[in-house]
Amino acid sequence: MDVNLFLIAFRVAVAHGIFVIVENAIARAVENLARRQEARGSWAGDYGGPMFLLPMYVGLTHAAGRPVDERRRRRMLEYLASAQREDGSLGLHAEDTQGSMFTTVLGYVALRILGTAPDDPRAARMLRWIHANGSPLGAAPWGKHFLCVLNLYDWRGIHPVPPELWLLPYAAPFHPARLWCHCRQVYLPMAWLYGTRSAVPAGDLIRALRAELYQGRYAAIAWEAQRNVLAATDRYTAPSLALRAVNRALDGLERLVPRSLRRRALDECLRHIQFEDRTTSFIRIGPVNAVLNTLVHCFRRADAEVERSFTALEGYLWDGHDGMKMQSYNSSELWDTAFALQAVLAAGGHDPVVRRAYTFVRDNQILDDVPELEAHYRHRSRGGWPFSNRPHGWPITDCTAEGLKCALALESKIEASDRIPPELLEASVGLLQSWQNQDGGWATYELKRGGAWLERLNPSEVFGDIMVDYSYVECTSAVLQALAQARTRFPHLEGVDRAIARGGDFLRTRQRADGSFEGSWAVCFTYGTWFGVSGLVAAGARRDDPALARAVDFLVGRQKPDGSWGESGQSCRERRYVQHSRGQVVQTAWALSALVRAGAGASEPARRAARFLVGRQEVDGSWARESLVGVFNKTCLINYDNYRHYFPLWALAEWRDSHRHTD
Ligand code: LAN
Repeated sequence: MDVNLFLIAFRVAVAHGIFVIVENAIARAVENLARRQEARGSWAGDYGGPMFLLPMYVGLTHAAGRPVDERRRRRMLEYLASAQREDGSLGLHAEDTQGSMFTTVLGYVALRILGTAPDDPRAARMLRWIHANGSPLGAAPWGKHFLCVLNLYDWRGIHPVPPELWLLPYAAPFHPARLWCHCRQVYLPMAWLYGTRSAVPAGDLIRALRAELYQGRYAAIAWEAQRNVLAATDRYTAPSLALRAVNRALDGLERLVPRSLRRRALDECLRHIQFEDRTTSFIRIGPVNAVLNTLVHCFRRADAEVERSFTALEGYLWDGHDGMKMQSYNSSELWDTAFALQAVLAAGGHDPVVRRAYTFVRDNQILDDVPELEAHYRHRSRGGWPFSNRPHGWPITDCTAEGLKCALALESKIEASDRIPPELLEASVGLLQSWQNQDGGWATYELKRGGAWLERLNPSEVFGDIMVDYSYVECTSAVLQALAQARTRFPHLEGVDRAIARGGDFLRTRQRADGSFEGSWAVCFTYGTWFGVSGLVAAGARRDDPALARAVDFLVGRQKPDGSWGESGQSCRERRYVQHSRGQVVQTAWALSALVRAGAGASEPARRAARFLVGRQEVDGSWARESLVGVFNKTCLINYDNYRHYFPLWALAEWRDSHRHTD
């Protein structure tokens, strides 16, 4: 080759070097996703994190008299061992910076049920921590409740969970149906178990556990005096004056409840429990009521229902890199598939991968409302998408939005006979509209039904914001993005413009003085700001909008010297940005995508972020597992294991494309 020509080519290559490298990284990341795709078109991944779930499952196997098989038993023990902290405790979640009485006590009980002897070094260290930090008397209320069922705590030692609340008219401002659906579906079987004072028989193991946990003092405990006892380790939402007053009132009322009223209330609870079972194929809305509803059927000796429950519970178990755990949902498949699909599309597509993923999205849309919705306090479902799969049955606002985005993006590329019928897409748009709150935002599963004052009655102590389904930045943003696309596809639909405008206004009220948005379902301001920016743009914000500039300033101000973003899970607890000691790939991807969408793709911070992402990529096109970035209810981190495979890809593709447009 001519030397001059070579030099020119070399210079061009250096100037465009980063683009060549990024292009290559994108191609490899797409191949990685292609390799990881399931035959059914979805992506499956570890959805563990919370440390109270596996112990609850193990406790259930004891109550049901269905011991886990040997292989699983060993894998479950490996999991508990891998999560055990230096000091012997378990945290609320796998990466917690401190131990929790709630999870450590349940974890100890699980170890023993799984056959570990009390003098095993791990068990002994756990028990030492429990005694050094008090006793199970200080476990958070959900822990105490579960111990009651296992006959390791006395029902007199907790405040009542009155089933009678379910007999109130809905107009009552504290009717349980006004609570966030996850909260009410947990307290529903809790109320049944409390109302019947159900407990497993105290056999040898239970008696031994009582002696170990309470150091031989079980028989002497003054149970009524333990109701407000709480270990310092377990306190996030301290009981308010209002909650204490309500608890005192409930303590008094419990003695006055006529038997016939209690019986009627228990029947009403059971009716709702069985409705939840039926409409979710026994999967139930989440892991906690999956266990508790099953316990209800165990105590009723309803064998067929117990059997179906255990079959459905299989979906929650995950044999992962650190052992076998119970996941936080029966899977995150729809959610992961929708994002992976959008990332691959942004990268330029990959035919068989995209088609298979579309098929999964199509086949997991919810086609029907639940029967007699009003009588069961349910919103419509038809046209919605769930977080996991169709058999689960509960549609979610932002999952519906992501599903609809995928459906609209691919409609023209799929043969008519394989497409989602347009009327189902319109139903999906109508459903999104029906979910808009009065404040202009969108909550998670339902309209906001209760007043924010209900939060003062949050009895969980360890979680924040569990009482009400509030409007969230993330949900609102996702819905705005979907509606903005739907408006083009279905220009005749009414009210969409107005819904978008109101949603955009809601987002603006949520931007903080420093330009950030607080996220609720992943860590934290990085995630929230990505959604905030995306939502504002979907609602029509222009590139010169000061709100976007402020969001960009916020992010750029927190970029680390290596071009990354790394935000600690502490941010969610403390509700302020806390730096992580190390840059995180997934958060860097959100920040980079936010910069691009806000119009700052050509900036130096964006280029450095792209470089960082490429630098962290493995040879096989994947990215390694880093810190947990998912969260719920302010305190509990959760693993979205597939985020590392598609968010960096998506951000790099967007960054590349932002240059294509400006070139
Ligand atoms: C989830 C999982 C999905 C998640 C997204 C769709 C990602 C989010 O954008 C909206 C909120 C939602 C639906 C969500 C809410 C809280 C859940 C259900 C979870 C994090 C999975 C497990 C968690 C649930 C509350 C765990 C059980 C504990 C309780 C406090 C009831």
